[in-house]
Amino acid sequence: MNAADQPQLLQKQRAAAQALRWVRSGMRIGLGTGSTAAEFITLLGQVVQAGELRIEAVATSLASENLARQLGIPLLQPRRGLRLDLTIDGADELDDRLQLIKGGGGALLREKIVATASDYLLIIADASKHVTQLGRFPLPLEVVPFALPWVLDAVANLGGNPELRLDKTNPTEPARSDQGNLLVDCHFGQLPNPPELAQQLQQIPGVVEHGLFLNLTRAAIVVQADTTLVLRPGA
Ligand code: ABF
Repeated sequence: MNAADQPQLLQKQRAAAQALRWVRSGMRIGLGTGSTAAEFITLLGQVVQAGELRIEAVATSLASENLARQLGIPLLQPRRGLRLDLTIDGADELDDRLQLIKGGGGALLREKIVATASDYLLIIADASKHVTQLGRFPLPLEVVPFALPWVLDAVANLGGNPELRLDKTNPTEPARSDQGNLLVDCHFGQLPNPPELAQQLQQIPGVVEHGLFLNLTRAAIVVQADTTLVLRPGA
């Protein structure tokens, strides 16, 4: 196959394989969510099963937890004093400053909790995720069900054209996060000032978390057709 035709899945697999090289025995690893993170978890499971790496992990979703368990990856639950050495996760969009939009997979809350409990957040992505300015991908919010109508009003007032996410398998029902909360996708268009927007969204009661990940990512591996970029903030 010509490298220029390399499909997205192959790029995700290459990014996952690169990320595996960052893992060392003895590390506590945060496991992301989504198809790119699943590629990484699968590779990690293989080396753990082969006895090549001895690690423990915390998962950012029930889906990733189930996958890790099936693959024999030892799992930890959150506890006081626990820090993770490295979290490897995907993203819906990232820019050169390593500002991210996450949450298309519905796991943004746990993803942010685990990223914040980690000394190092490494993002893995195919080339389609790398953008000049965030905002093509709608910005997800996790919302307490009781607050939904007022959160929709508040987001609309900010110009975000909110859309309640529906369950993929049963579109008559809303999608739910692992915590049982609702997910709202906000169509702001281009985001010239993500920190300001993050602050505005944090102030809306009932918004448990938003999908802007700012100042959290230490590096990103972005696989393009013929090159692999390792991005670092401020580089
Ligand atoms: C998670 O999965 C998310 O925060 C993001 O929403 C999504 C990316 O999914 P994929 O890797 O399937 O494109 O990382």
